[in-house]
Amino acid sequence: MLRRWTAAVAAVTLLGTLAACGSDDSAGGEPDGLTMGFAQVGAESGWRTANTKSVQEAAQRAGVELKFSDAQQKQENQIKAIRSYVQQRVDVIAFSPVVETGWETVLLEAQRADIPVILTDRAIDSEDDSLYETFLGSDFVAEGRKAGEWLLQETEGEDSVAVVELEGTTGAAPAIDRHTGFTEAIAGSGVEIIASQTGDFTRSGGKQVMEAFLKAHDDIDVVYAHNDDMGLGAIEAIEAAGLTPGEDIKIITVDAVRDGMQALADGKINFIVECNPLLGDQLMDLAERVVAGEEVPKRVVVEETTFTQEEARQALPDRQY
Ligand code: GYE
Repeated sequence: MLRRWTAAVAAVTLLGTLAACGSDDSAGGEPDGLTMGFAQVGAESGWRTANTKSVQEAAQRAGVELKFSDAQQKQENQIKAIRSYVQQRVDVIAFSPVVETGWETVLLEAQRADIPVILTDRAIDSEDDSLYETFLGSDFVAEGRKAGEWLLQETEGEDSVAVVELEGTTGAAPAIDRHTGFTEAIAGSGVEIIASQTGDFTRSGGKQVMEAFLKAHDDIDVVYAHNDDMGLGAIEAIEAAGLTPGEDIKIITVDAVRDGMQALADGKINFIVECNPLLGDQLMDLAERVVAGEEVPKRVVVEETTFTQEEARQALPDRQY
């Protein structure tokens, strides 16, 4: 049984090698660049749009042929896309897992076909770290911590501060980790999360959940939104309720995309923790190294900062996204 399986793997690998050779320019020209299958989460936020653009532009610059799919925030769509990349025998698969769990089966299929996988932006939760070569993305726990630390500083001396939390997609690494980091930072203080619900990282989701929070609670001091888009939705709900965002209710978000930064500069948001979506060039570089058989670090963390209202006013003119 094992022998038959090994032979099948060898055959698949050989086929892949032949296919790769066959795609080289025949007349001794430059060999073709890599083919990458990229299974994107969706188009749920300004961050995601900037990330997609960065990946597409970087692929073009690097001469990488990109096969791109948009999973509309559904894990089953991402799994289908990864399977089709395995079938098409791409050189490398990159994807941003919509949720953390449930990837073992499909990633084993890629592994058996000898196609390296790179996680980008979001991580998976699995005991088996041989299922991927490297993970390029932000430290979401640190982002949540920065949000909590700013709030602690801002509310120093206050006995109690009531926070409502707009969570990202349930089960997604940034939603889990941004909650963890924030709660770690506020532990033992007068800052308390009085309600927490998912807005699925979208503007409409943030608006809807905030409307419900405003009906259920009349003592909200602060909104902590796991991304700018949900924070922007919350602003609409707060204004519709006749309150002033940024003053009556303070708002903290994560991402620092243009619309978020504009709202921060306008005083409607109070603090933004940056999450950098421009991962394209680093991703192409890692892909080339992985396919060439080079050792790459298992984890590549993206450097990030934070913005106050004044800092947003200064940074906005040069902001790329
Ligand atoms: O913060 C949010 C997006 O995974 C870091 O996904 C990403 C998050 C980002 O929808 O806006």
